Amino acid sequence: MTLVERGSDQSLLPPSEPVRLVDEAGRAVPDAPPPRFAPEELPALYKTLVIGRRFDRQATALTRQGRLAVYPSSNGQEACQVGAVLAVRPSDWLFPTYRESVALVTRGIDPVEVLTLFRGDWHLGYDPRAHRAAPQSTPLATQTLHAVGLADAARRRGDDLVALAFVGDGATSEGDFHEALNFASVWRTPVVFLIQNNQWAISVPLDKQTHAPTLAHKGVGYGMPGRRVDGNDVLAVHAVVAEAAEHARGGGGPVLIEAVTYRMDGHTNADDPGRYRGAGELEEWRRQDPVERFERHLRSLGLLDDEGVAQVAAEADDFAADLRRRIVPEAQGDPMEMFAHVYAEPTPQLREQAAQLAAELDAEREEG
Ligand SMILES: Cc1ncc(C[n+]2csc(CCOP(=O)(O)OP(=O)(O)O)c2C)c(N)n1
Repeated sequence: MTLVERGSDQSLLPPSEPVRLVDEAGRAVPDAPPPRFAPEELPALYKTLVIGRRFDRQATALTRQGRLAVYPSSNGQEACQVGAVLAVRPSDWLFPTYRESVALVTRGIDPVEVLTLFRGDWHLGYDPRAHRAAPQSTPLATQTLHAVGLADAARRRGDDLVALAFVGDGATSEGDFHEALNFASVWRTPVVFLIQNNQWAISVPLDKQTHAPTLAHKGVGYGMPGRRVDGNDVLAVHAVVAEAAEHARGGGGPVLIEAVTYRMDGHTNADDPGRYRGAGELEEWRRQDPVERFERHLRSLGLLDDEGVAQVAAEADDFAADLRRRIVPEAQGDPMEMFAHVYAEPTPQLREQAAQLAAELDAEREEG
């Protein structure tokens, strides 16, 4: 499998139109690459998407009840996350950001463990080694370098794994992102970089973020092929990521993919997107909804009907109810512990903050 013609820079350039297999109405796009799923596998894919969305809605509801400290929603980005995770092997590593909770649930990690970080607990919740999923990264783009390091080490050991590094559109302006692309390309490291271009970096829109023709063009300067895909088309994301993973695994080097999508909710539950973006934009993207689009597609193929939709919805509700039942209402542990593992010798500022918190906790205890 070769995505790059040696000596040709043209083959690195992303085609201007994102790859799309299914249109907004749910119809198969003529002359598109074939899906990598057999028809009988498609209902299970639909269920994974619906469970991803139901999980996401549940997590958002938990923030409103004060049971999660914060949650960066994947609403609208489920096709990117589900399609990408299913396109790589369970033995491949994922390098997620705070945005990729649905990707981690798709990997099979217990949703309670996925949400531990967002409860304000000081530990991660899941075992990264057991699931081959790195911790969700909050410092932007740092995970791209971790992905390159891990994949390079694996390649040197003769392990044929691929690292799938998720990154946001805003984070492609970070130095770490560029260093990761450069090293990955020079070393021909098996990394697939997947940008979910959800159009916004908190309140900064894409046109204030970059003057690049597309985000996929950012690979070209590093000698890395760039691809664009409709991020609200789960079959397209799956096909493009699977092709890139094969290319990387086969020794062809890294690939940069831009999945064009939209963040339907605020940046997190603490954000009010109504302050910086218009309702018209949201409405336009609502018509592209990845879960509804795939549902229309399956209905048109005769693979799903009202009964099937209701059954999957009921299973997703059970999944959410189980999560609600098992998630511990209060973060446990001593708040003073947050100062314990920062420096061997705490700085004067940290000592001062620790003393202040200790006094506040004492006062709270005295008040009973
Ligand atoms: C190194 C670093 N700088 C700044 C921030 C603050 N910050 C958190 S999220 C964010 C926007 C990121 O946008 P994008 O990369 O598009 O990802 P999205 O949140 O849309 O998934 C910023 C600037 C950070 N977390 N890390």
